[in-house]
Amino acid sequence: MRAFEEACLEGVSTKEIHGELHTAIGQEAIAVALSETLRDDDALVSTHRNHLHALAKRVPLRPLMAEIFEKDSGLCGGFGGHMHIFSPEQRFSTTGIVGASLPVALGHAYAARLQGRDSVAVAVIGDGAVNTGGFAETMNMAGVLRLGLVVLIENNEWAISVPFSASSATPTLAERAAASSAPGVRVDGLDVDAVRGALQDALDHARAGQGPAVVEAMCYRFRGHYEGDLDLYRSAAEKADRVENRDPLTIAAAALRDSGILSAQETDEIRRAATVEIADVLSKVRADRQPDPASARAHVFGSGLEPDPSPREESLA
Ligand SMILES: Cc1ncc(C[n+]2csc(CCOP(=O)(O)OP(=O)(O)O)c2C)c(N)n1
Repeated sequence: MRAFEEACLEGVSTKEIHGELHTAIGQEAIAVALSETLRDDDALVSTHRNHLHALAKRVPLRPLMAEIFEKDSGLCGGFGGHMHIFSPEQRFSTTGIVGASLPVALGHAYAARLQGRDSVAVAVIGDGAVNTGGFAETMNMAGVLRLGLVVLIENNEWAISVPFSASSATPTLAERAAASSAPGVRVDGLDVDAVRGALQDALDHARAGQGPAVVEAMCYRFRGHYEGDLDLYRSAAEKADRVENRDPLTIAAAALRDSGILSAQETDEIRRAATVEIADVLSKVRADRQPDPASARAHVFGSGLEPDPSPREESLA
């Protein structure tokens, strides 16, 4: 996951990627826990900060990276870009509208109910999104109908430049679940085991028809809100401290080493192998084409519904 996002950063500096790129470097432990607990038939609906969730849901690497790099081999033919990742086979989608992953996941959960499936829908949201009306509406409907919905809040302490402490009336976000008679827990989002345990409990609860559950995972984004963000609202000392002392990759490597599962040398080797694998994907993606400009209006209207050319286009003609 780290190697994948570092490869994406290359595309920003080379201007292969346009627009805002949001990475989740520093938040990997949460996505790892998702990858270990979600079933293939569960739905995952993510946000503008979505790459790691796509990887957790096993969206294939190459078309995922190709979409981010705006290539015609991408999941959406390069039309969507990094904020619009759709992979119906993996039941994975994203939205750049803050809070909008909630009602979409609710729809997945309702569909599962209507179809008699026990699959669960997970909506990932940031701490800022909890303050949208969609959170209360979604949680209430899921609570009333006891739908299989899990809301996973990645609380990275900031919504762009607004600190969590200045935007939440409650000390935690997990406690807001109680308003929908749902369980809510806050966990250390840098600890894979802690997130995995909390997520598994939430998924079991939702899958058993007991209604929605909320998991609030505390974390910190290492980079600015988007690439290009001057990030002056956080002190250099705060950032340096988190990167130095609270990196989930370092924490996981230490835990594996202390429990005798992997030596430091073995974790280094895994990281090196991941970097090589991702570099190979990136070089293949770079060789792919961008969408043909003549296709700019493709997929905008349904087949047979092409409107007449606008007066402006006629006058241009
Ligand atoms: C409805 C809506 N309002 C505002 C924005 C602009 N915007 C993009 S990301 C963001 C902050 C989101 O913060 P949070 O939910 O905490 O997620 P994070 O970026 O920290 O992962 C805002 C306000 C938007 N995309 N959608």
